[in-house]
Amino acid sequence: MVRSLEQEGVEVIFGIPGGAILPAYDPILDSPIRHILCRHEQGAAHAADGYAQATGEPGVCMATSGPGVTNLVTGLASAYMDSIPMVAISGQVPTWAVGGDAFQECDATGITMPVTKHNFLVMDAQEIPKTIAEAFHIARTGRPGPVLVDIPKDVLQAEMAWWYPEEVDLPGYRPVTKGNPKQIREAAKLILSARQPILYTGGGIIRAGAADELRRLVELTGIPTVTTLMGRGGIPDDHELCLGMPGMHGNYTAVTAMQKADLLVSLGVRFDDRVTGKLATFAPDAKIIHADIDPAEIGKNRAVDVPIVGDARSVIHELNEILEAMIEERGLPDYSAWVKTVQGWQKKYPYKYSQTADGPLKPEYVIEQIGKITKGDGVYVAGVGQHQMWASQYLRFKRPNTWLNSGGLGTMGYAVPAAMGAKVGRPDEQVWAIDGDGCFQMTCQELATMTTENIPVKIAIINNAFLGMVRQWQELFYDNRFSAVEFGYDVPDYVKLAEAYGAIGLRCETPEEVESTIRKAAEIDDRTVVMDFRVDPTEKCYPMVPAGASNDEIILGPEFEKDHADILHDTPEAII
Ligand SMILES: Cc1ncc(C[n+]2csc(CCOP(=O)(O)OP(=O)(O)O)c2C)c(N)n1
Repeated sequence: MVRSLEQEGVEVIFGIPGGAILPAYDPILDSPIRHILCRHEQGAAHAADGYAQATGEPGVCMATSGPGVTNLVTGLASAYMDSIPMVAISGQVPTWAVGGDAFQECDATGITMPVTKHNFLVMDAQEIPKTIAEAFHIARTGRPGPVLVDIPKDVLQAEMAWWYPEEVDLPGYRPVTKGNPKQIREAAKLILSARQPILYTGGGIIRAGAADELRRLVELTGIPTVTTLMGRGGIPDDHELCLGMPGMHGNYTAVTAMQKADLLVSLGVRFDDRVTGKLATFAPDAKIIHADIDPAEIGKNRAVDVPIVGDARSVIHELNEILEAMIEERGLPDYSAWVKTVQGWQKKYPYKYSQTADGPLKPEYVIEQIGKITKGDGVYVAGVGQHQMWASQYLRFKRPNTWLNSGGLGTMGYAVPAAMGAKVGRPDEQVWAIDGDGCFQMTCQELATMTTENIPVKIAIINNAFLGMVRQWQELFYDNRFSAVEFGYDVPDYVKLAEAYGAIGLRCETPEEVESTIRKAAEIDDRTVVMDFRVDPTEKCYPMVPAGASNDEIILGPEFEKDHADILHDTPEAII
């Protein structure tokens, strides 16, 4: 099994041993593969996810049977929702004990079936290499995803004659990567007949390595482009046609431009409810081009005018070729009035917050300063909650694969281990985790792994003493009735906790300390640094489209209160 992993080019395994997986741990001692001993299997799974996102190669995690594999489940589910290539290996009780409620037995393939792209139970040692080869092939190709390989202990112990398949042939699994040329031509025609088009781009751009092709498409057509939470960095934020994030906490321009568009060129996206708001009122006048590697995504949430099944890089490449020829022949439509309107909104309705010199520290200010001081050159990882949304809003991404978060599952506890995995994958880059105090406490035991394995990352805890996002909903939608959301600033003492784990702890409570705290952390490259930023717990994340509401009902927040009525109806004739 270990030799099979070597054959697949695996360099790192994140895991925790136990009885059923013991036979696989012994040969690791003689293998060039580095094993990173985590403190919790959920941490191992998120670390494999972070590694995969940072490198583009499948991340590998390993656990024992029973609780080992159930602890992996959250990490698998998160990776599945975000299409992350991963291979998880789990030990199983011996074949003769399977089904008898043996010690540490669980139905690993049954439990993980809905949260993996595929899974295997290997019943014969001779099948191990073939199964591992297939697992990596499935994880990497088509729509990437996690694959679990469950191996009973006696199968791991058995002798077999070494062999490794030269290639994988899976009848029934032939992902379509090249888009249908006729459909791509139809898409090009629609683009050239639109007046108010928007490129709606998502995680598929990042996974497919399609950022260069996307940039060419944007520049060829001059169409404004939104980048979803999973697609941030697909086109640089400083590009004049990049509108940034749409959706529940997206900016006014990205949300409204989609609402008013007459065409959405949807590339590697899945019309997620956090983007569409109330589906029935989403982009009501838009025709839809939808290109995705997974045919199951097309038409799932929104009827499509031009469906294209294929890999985003290949599809956009072909689209660019066809568009270039068509534009040469008949020219490009004049989108300038549309672009001007959209850019006008950008100026009028940016993300906004107020930081006063002597007022409470604002979370947006901390995050914005991290972005400024690191100049967008780091790899940034977030947990889930307000801080995640603020990070996506206020960090300015320059490159793909530099923004990692659990977008689909929304897993608290993702950031610390995923940042660790990302740092292992990209040791020469600074990795910054922006985490909530609630999220941090779910997986902070991986600080021990970072210290013992010498994996130095920077962790900025946006400590608002609350489960902030839940608090925000209770304030806005439950009449300020705060139920079970207060943690307090002081327990645990994050500075002492960091020190106990062999990391460096820094505390920052005022706006004037922010810059020096971040700079100090940036300079320390041989130890993990935990920054405890104590921020205003009452700060809310805006804009916001309330859950279930139409995107037309976007709330801009207190910074815009005066012109709020105007904003909701700011629909100039030209763009209706
Ligand atoms: C594992 C898990 N449990 C519960 C939730 C629900 N939830 C979403 S955001 C949130 C609050 C997160 O609090 P914190 O980490 O402090 O971040 P903040 O919102 O304050 O920035 C909770 C409880 C979740 N997403 N994941």
